Parts: sequence; structure tokens; C-alpha cells
Amino acid sequence: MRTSLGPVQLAASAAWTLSGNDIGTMITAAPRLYPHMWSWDTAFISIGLAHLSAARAAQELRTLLSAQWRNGMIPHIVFSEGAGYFPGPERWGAAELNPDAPNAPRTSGICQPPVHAIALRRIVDIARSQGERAVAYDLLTFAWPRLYRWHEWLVRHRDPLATGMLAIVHGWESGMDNSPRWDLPYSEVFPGPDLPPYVRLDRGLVAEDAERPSDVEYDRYLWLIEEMRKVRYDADAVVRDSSFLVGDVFVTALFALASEVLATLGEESDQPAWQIKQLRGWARRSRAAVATSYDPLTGLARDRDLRGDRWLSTSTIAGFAPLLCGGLPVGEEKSQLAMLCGPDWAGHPGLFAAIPPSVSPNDVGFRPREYWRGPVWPVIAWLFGWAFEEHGWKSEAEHLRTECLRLAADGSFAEYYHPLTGEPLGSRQQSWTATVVLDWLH
Ligand code: 9WN
Repeated sequence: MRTSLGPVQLAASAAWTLSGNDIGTMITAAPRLYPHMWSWDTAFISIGLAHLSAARAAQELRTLLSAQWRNGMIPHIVFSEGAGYFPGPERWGAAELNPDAPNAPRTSGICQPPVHAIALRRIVDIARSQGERAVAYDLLTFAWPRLYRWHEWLVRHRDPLATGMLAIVHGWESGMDNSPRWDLPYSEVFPGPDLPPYVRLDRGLVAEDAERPSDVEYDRYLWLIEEMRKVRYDADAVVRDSSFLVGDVFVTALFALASEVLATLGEESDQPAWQIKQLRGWARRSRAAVATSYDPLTGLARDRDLRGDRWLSTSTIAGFAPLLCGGLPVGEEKSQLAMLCGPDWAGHPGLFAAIPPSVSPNDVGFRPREYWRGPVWPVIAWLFGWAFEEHGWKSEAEHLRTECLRLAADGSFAEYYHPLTGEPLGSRQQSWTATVVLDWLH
């Protein structure tokens, strides 16, 4: 039978998970599968930490920001001294090839979704509510200019059509690595004969191989790194030459949302007015780009394949991106919300908990155990819950929270869950699952 922990035990267990993943220099994304710091994981991890100690949360965010590249990019992985993950720092060779990459700590050469300003907002609010005003002030002063530079980097280097739709150069940058969203663009990534051999380390660390991407997918992931190495991670050359270049509607929506949040934090901390204005302008443009991608036939927003010059209409959770950042006309917005809560998604009668899975159970491509091809990811639900709160959709936010807590009450803090049975999948003791549970419990 499935364990079901009460709120006090669950909170204690989440806190215990975070402290178990604390290796002294950082909190790793997960104990075995991911023994390093991941960019968007750390944003979420800091939120959970803030409930335990605002100062510790601030330290975690500072650690991530200390690895920011000189050009402003926040790298997707900050490597710990420990080994056990492939591709590690040697395979990336970022510091050897690009003078903007720090020598220490070592990092990867790509980025991840820009959720950091949302985390900063949450940490500052939690710290203030705990009376830790100095911690909040110091963190805001430290992080704001760095996050501004990060957003500026995205606008400067990742908006190739100047429409506000931000592009990614690797599926890992979306955070939804093997989502069916990327199947078509990846089908045109052809690993060359000079792809250096490699050994995957992830396979043995999950119960079944199918819970992780296939070898064919990994070849493509690794090939894209080779392409980037050839241009020494020069941001514009990567966008020019990479065989994978996709306008990511989910990243774009998060960017729009986070830019608004950062602008407001800037007003609260007397940051330069022109930068605040610029952030609001970026948010407006990206919101409009998300709205433009909306397909009235499916009711979902779309990614744009910039190599193939075509819309990608694959139906996934990312199609609800407009609900994160706003910008759709009221009628469309309402019908998107109804669709998300309806029988194709969170209201599907077969679900263990009423949370939208990564792919609809009614979709032919639905694979309930396969990573981003069907499972439920609590952290994605948290993002929608947070945005719903912001929009004033309180009952929808509360419903997501209650259902996610029911799913997570088994105390495994799995990376993702089988949407129909609630079975934990992927890694266990995943930090960001523990942290969103902690936040929901407060
Ligand atoms: C590659 C750490 C990361 C998450 C991603 C998730 C997974 C890595 C992997 O784990 O990606 O970056 O090796 O599969 O897809 O969203 O940040 O938790």
C-alpha cells in the first residue's frame, strides 16, 4: 500500500531530503543521478530553503550566481567536485574554450529556463515575513543586477528573429529534455562520425531504462555539444550554426513572467528606472510572442522550429504557456484554463491526482513512465500554481496544491510520477520536489 505522510512528517522529510543533498558547497539536484547544481533546480531549491533559513536560501542562490558567465549567461550546470554525471566538465570543456566561462566552479555551456527572478521574489517575501529584512535586502542588492544581466543576455543572444520568442539551442535548455515537442527538430540533428565515444552513467540509476531518454536521443544531445565546442560556445555562432534552434514558448512565457517580477523587485529596491522600463518592455514583447503562437484550432500555444521555419503543434503541457504569462484575449484565456482543468488534462478521470501531466493521457504519444513524455512533474505544477495565484485564480491554485501534496505524500520526493498510478519514477529524493512540497506546506 502507498504510504501517506501527514503534513508535519512530510515537511520534516522534505527538509531532511534537502539537508541530505547538501554536500557543503551546494545542494545537489538529486543524490545519485544529479550530483551537481542545476540552474532552474537551484532557483526552486532556494525557495524551499527559505522556509528553513532565509540566509541559507540566499547563500544557495549566490552560489549559482557566482558561476554566471562574464557575458551574463547563467549556465545550466554548476559542477561540484564530485563525479558521477555524464557529460561532466571535461566533455563540455567550457572554460577551456570560452573566456567568459568561469574556471572555478566549472560549468556546462548552455542555459536553462529563467525562473530565477520568481525564486528571488518568493525568497525575499519569505525572508521579510520572518523578520529577516537584512537578508532580504542584501540578497536583492546582490542578485538584482546579475539577474538583469541574465535577462539582457537572453534578449541579446536568444531572440534571433527579434520577435520576443526566445530560442533554445539544445533540448536540455528547455528543462524538458525529451519532450515530444522536440521530436521533429531533433529528427534533423544528424550526429557525425566524429562524435567522440561516451558512456552514459544515468541508466543504472533508475528502475527502468525507459524512464530515461534513449541512446539515439543521447547521441543527438552529445552531438549538439560537439557543434558548440567547434564554435567555442560563442553565443551568436551557436545560434547561427547549431542544427537545433527552436523558439521555446514555455521558456518565453517564463521569461515574460520573470521579467515583470524582476521589474517590480527593481522598483522595490531603487534600481535604475531605465533598466526597469526595459524589463517591462521585454516582458511585453515576449508575452505578445507567446500570444502570437496560440493556435485557435487546438487551443494551445506552439513552439517554433527556426531551422525548419514551421510551427510545432505537438500537444504538451507547454502549450499552456499563456496561462503563465498572460497576454491572450480573455475568452481564449478562459478556455485554456478550462481545457487545463478538463478531461484531457488535469481532469482526466484516470489520473491518480488532478495535476496536468507532461502529455495528455488522451494523446497517442502519451507514455506514462517516460520522463517528459507523460509523467507528472510537481515542479511544473508549482509554476502553474504560482502563476494562478498571481492572476487571482485562487481556487485553481489551491486545487493544484492539494492534489500535488496528495501525490507527494508518499515521501519519495520522486523526480516525476506515473500520472495514472502515482508511482514514483526517475530519481528519488529529488531536491526540487522536496522544495516545492515545503513551499506548498507553508
Ligand atoms: C539534463 C536536474 C535536471 C533538470 C531537467 C531534467 C533533467 C538533465 C538530465 O534533470 O535534465 O540537464 O541529465 O536528464 O530534465 O529539467 O533540471 O534535475
